[in-house]
Order: sequence, then structure tokens, then C-alpha cells
Amino acid sequence: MSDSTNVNNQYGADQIQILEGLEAVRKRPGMYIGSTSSKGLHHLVYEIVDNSVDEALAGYCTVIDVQINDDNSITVKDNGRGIPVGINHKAGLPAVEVVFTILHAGGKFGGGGYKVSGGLHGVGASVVNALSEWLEVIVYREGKIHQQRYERGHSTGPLTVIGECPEDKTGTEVTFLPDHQIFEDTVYDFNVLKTRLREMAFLTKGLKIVLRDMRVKEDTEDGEEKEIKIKEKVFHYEGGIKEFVSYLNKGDKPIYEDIIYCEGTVNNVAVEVAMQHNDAYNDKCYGFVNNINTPEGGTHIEGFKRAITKIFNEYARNNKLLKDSEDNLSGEDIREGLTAIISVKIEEPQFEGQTKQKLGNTEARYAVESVVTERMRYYLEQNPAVAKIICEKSIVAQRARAAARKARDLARRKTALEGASLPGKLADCSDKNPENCEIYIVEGDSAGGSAKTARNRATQAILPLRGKILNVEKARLDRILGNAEIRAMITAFGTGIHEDFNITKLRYHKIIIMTDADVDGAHIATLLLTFFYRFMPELIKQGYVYLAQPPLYKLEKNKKVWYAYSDEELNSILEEVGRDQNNKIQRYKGLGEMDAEQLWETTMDPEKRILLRVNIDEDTQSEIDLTFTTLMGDQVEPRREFIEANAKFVSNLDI
Ligand code: TSJ
Repeated sequence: MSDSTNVNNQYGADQIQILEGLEAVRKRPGMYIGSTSSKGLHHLVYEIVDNSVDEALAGYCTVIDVQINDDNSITVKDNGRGIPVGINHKAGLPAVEVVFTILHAGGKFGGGGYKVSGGLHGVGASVVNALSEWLEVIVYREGKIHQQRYERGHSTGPLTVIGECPEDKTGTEVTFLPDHQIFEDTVYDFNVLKTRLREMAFLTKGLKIVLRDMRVKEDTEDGEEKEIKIKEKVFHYEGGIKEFVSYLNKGDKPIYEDIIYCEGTVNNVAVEVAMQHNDAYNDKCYGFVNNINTPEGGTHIEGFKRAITKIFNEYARNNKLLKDSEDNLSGEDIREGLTAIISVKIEEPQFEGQTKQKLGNTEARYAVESVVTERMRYYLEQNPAVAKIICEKSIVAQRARAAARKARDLARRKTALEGASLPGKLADCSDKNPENCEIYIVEGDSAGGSAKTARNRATQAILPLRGKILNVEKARLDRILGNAEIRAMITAFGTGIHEDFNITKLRYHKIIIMTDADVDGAHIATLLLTFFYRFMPELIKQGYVYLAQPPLYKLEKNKKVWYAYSDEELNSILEEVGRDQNNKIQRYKGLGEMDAEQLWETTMDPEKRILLRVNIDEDTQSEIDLTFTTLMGDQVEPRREFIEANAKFVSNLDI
């Protein structure tokens, strides 16, 4: 290999061209990383890590270490071969410099394997470099340690040998500080990185990914004390997507022990599928293309669905589990309670659909269908007990679905007949323009009563809900549609559900969940969110759903009143007014303890109230699905964890 320090003479006309390329990235960062919000900020990390994952897929890297440093810079280190340092003749620069300074020059420098970063913004290391205040790369290769530094995309000097290392120590280490001139927010969220890196580890079996947070936490309690609490997570799954499936099924009861696994390559499309049924009713089939989630599905998912529908019908017929007179099982019947990961690796993925998250390649459909058909047929022959359990569950699902269809037809006809007949418990508002209108879904009749008295009758409707809300994760459609509280919500909203859903018929542009500020209240709120998420996801996606924030404390002093929505706020109010004996502090245990006037003042008055808007980040879709099911499942522990972590669904303070 050539001496990598000897590149000074290479700086010339080419370099100017290159820098112009990266200036384009700084001018329109959104074009390259989607956005300059927190999402884009985190994307920088994935963009770098993808390169190390490629090296792992090529068979040369076993460990990737990701560290959030104290200044919110990120270090990604792998034990791969090290980015080549020899001169790339086309650019006249060391290959590593080309990687960081030429747009679209990520990834391949010979050698086979798939380029993983095939997603929407898979544009590589040069984009990260362009959007970083500074970036440093260190390459361990051929017994030497090579280093180069860049500032806002410009190298500050040539690639330099800064030391020696054992011949067998190889790898790449990159540290970058996202540019505060570009990003609105430059603070990394450990949990966001954790979710994606865990997913990557599941999708690349055997690869170990470590995530560490080195940021100093200031201990505000004691004022002066600074303390370092190093958070570290290690993701390493020898079972790969099989372990992903059991992780996703954590909150549910599997109905058989195996995780069924199929693997194969057809026409250069590598297919890997893992699946298991649990006793729930929803279907959780997640597709990945080159390790990137495809929330909109696509040909790989279609191939999977076709294969299992065909194979299970064939098996059920051949083994007389399904009589000749009976209808075929539908795909939905077979997928009831199914958790599956469908992962394909493909050379040139084509993404389509509104958000470019749907796989379009037809060869992926064929590859998944053939691999799954062949392997699954064999598996069922070898495991008749499991085959029978799945067929029987599907047959029950088929019958339930027929009953549900009847119930739904009935419900549909009823709404048609009754026209706009609204639920009796609803105190509707008089304004008929949905943009002005809001509906409060209130836990309990007594709080509902206060809310009805307190409200602004023109624009605020109140729907009190009684008792427990049905857990839609644990019930079939016929029961869900038979539930009075759920029917009341559906008719009040006016949108219909599922395939009948029509957002333009929504009667209120704010749907506000108002529950007690305690664990039970949080649970009820989550049951409601789950219902919306499963049956009317557009309500959440388009930002119509809110959580009301009732106060926790009322403080009275000298006939003046303060409300506090958190312990911190109570303390700061006390600091201000003085901590005297005659302070009267009331802790609200529930909405019911407030009279109408207080409820209006603290929670319902649009001028003063605090609302939290509920939203879903498309990137964390599978995580949210998991969290909903974890919460709603049978196990108690994950449920508690969720309630504590509930805040993560909800952002966007809307005051
Ligand atoms: F994105 C990046 F460039 F910044 C980056 C690349 C960041 C990190 C942390 C690691 C990497 C990276 C690249 N790790 N491993 C590699 N491997 C190669 O670039 C490589 C090495 C050898 C050969 C070969 O054919 O000999 C080919 C390649 C692509």
C-alpha cells in the first residue's frame, strides 16, 4: 500500500470541486438526511453505523461500539478491516478521504456483499462530515494508525500516520460533533439510539453492538455535586431475528414453543423470516429491507403473506382439519396473533409509496414466497403438533371473523338507519364547525358531571366513560364493536372505523383524554390510545388526540390560589410565596375532587390549560407496537415499566 501521508501534492482543482459538493449538503441538509430536527440528528449516527454493519455483513467485523461523549459528539468504532488508506486513483486522494469528502462515495470499494444503507437517505459518511462541526477518523490498518480531521466537511490536513499498532489490530473509529449551525437540537437521546441499535443487532445475528452514554449528569438535588453515571447497553443476539420475534412476543403468551425460521437466497435476494403465533388477535408482521424498516410493507411482505396463506390451507386440507365443504382460511385468519420478521437483503432496493418506505422490487416477492413456501412446507411436515395448533387457531379466527362481519354489518346498518343519532351520554357542543370543536373523553361519571357544568357549551363536548375501558388488544372484533363505551366514541367522532374510516367526517379537531393524574388514570389513557391506534390510527397520526393535564396540587395563601402540575412546580411556587405555616396545600387524588370552577380553571380553559399532543414517530413504529402490546399483555412487570415510561408516546406541549 502507498504511504498515506504523502498526499500534500494531491490538493488541487479536484479538491475545490469536492468541497462544492459538500457545500450543497450544508445548503439543503433536509435533502440528504430528511430533516434537521432531532430525527436528522440521530440519523447521522445510523448513517455511520451502517458502514460498520456492512463490514459485519461482509464477514470482517464482530463488534461495533457507539459512544455518546460528554459534549454530545458521537464515537463509532468497529473492529473491521479499516477503511482503505491507499490512493484512489480517480480522485487522487486516499480512499478514506474520498469516503468523507465526496458526495455519494459511501460504501463499496471492491469486495462483494450488500450495501446496507439502501434506505431513503442512505447517503453516507460525507454527508455526516458536511453536517459536523468537526469529524475525526482513525484507521487501524497494516500495523499503522492513520488519522485525519475535518471541519464542516473540509479536511484540516492530510491523512497522517500518527502511530503504530500490532498488524492484527484493524478497525475504524469515527468521532463527530453535529453542527449546531445546522441542527435545531444537538442533544442525543440515549433511548432513541438504543431502539435503533437494538433493531440492527437483531437483524445482524452474531454482531455485538455496544451503546454507551458518557455525559455528565448534574445532580440538581445537592446543587454542587456532579456525577458521572455511565449508561451502557450491549446488544448481541446469536439467534438474530428469531430472538427479535421472542422479544416482540415478550408481553404475550406464545401458543407453541418454536420460533419458525426460514432462510434462503433466490436470484440474489437473501431472505430471512422468523415467526411465532401468540394468543393475541392482532398481526405484527414487520418487514426490513437491507436492515431498514418498511412500515408501508411492499413486495417482500406480499410474498410472505401469499406463501403462508397457501401453505396453511394446503396443510389444513390435506390433513382434514378443514372440511371440503368449508371455505379456505383467509390470510387474516392465519395471521391472527402472528408475530413475524421478514428481512430481505437486495442489491438495488426500489422504494415507493408516499413516504418511500414500501419495497417495490418484484424479485423480492418471488424470493420470499419461494423460500417461505419450501421451508414452511417442510417444517409443517416435521412438526405436525405445531401445524395443528396454528390451523386450529386460524379456524377459530375464521368463525369469529364471520361473526364479527355480521356484528359490523348490523352496526353499519344501525348508523345508517339512525342517521346522526349521538350517544345519550354525550353532551355535545353547539358549534358545528369541527375546527372549532373539541371533545373531552372523561373518566368517570362524577368528573364527567363537573366537566359538563364547567365547559364552554359552544365548542366543548363532554363524553363521560364509565368504569374500565375494554382492552382492544385482548378482544375480538365482535366484542369490541359490542362494547357500549367504544360505540359511543365511534358515533361521537363520526368517522367510522377500519375500512369505513373517513377522517373528513371527524366532528371535533381536538379529542382530549382527561383522566386522573395517577397510575390508574395513565392506564385508562393508554387503553384509549390503544383503541385509537388500532382502529383509527389517523386520528393520532394527524395530531387530533391530546391528553389533558390536571394539576397535582392546589396551594392557598392569603386568599390567593396557585395550581401546580408537578412536584418541581410546587416547590418553585413555595420558593416564591415562602414556606409558611398557614400555606394550605391540597393534593388532588382525582378529577372528582375538583369542583366545576376549578376544573375549568386548571384543565379546560383553552387560555390556561396545558395539553399534550399525542404523536407517533414513523421511525419507532415497531417499538410503539411493541409497547402497546407489552402494556396490554398478560405480564405485570412490563406493564408497570410502560406506565412509567408513558411520556415517550407523548410529546409536543401545546399550551
Ligand atoms: F462511514 C464511515 F466511513 F465513516 C465509516 C466506515 C465509519 C465507521 C465507524 C466504520 C467504517 C468502516 C468501513 N468500517 N469498516 C469499513 N470497511 C471498509 O471500508 C473496507 C475495508 C476493506 C475493504 C477491502 O476490500 O479490502 C473494503 C472496504 C469497503
